[in-house]
Amino acid sequence: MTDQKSPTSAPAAGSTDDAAQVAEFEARIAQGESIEPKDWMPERYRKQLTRMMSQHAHSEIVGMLPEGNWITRAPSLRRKMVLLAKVQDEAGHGLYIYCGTETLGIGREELVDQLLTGKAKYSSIFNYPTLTWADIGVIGWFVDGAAIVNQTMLAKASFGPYARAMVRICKEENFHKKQGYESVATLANGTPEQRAMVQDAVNRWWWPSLMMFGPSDKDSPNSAELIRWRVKRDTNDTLRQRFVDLTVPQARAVNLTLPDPDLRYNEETEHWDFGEIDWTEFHEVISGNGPCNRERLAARRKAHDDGAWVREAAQAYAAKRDAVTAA
Ligand code: FAQ
Repeated sequence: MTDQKSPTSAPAAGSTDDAAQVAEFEARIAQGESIEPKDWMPERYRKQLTRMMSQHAHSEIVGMLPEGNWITRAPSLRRKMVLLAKVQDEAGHGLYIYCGTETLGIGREELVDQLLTGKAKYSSIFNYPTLTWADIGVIGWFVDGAAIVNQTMLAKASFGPYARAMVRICKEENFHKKQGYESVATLANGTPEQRAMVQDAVNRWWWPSLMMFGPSDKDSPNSAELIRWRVKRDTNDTLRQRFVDLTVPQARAVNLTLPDPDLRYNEETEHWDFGEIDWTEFHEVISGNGPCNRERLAARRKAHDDGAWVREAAQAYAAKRDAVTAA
């Protein structure tokens, strides 16, 4: 259930925000107005959005790594072209969301530094390995599918630059999901070896995909505030349930099973009930101890170091252009 608490005009504890300004800001939110970068906003709102948006941008960038790992090994030219385009789209999403985050008054360099030093989080899902080609289809189906559920909600976020970024990004994620599901369906209708390979990928990615939605509502410290300010419109559990309800029939349509003995349709609630998530695993992964955390950060650090000459060249070019303009 959505926890739509009515806005309160009291500034957060320790805040230096003016109560009248907070009240005016919250009235705008209550009326469904979009907050734009130059508008006044409580410092806490700015901080929450910076945290969430930068974590999202980092996720898109780190999220290129598991799939990028298979570009050279795609089984046909068509699959290779599709995968290349998808990974490139994710890079675009990252850059787009970094730009949106910068409108909150923080520089790209600082954001990237927070990722590379391990200070900022990125989605838990990208710390799992892609062991077979079937993983690529399942990522499109599950991971992009989960991202769509989450981001369709965020397309109505109260902060304009984030909401607008989500509208565009969701359109592309829909293609990603379709290509993933099509690849999964092809394998599921293929040889016994291909069927076994895709079932194994489904078994490994199902639970981590459910974890993408974050901790359960009772353990989600940020949800109430984000919902109050209409950054999030639904809770983590509501979105997770939506994803399960959408995905179960899709799995059945291609005769694949989901690895949960407790999965059953509840006639009363008209939702699919599912088993308990392993929250210990989730906390291990988000605190840096997942199967690939170290590898992922090492890859990003190397890419950053290898790209230093590009940044230097761009700066030199900009300085030259400024000098010409000034002259
Ligand atoms: N992984 O209080 P809550 C994609 C952290 S994009 C890591 O519930 P909140 C596209 C959370 O940050 C995927 N950390 O937090 C693609 C907080 O820690 P903090 C990324 C997680 O913000 C496809 C703490 O736990 N999408 O997949 C996770 O209300 C294929 C407490 O949690 C977004 O980022 C997690 N799964 O809700 C790309 C969407 N869950 O910061 C490439 C935007 C929670 O206080 C290939 N973000 N944490 O230290 C959101 O919607 C929200 O921030 C949530 C978390 C739902 C992720």
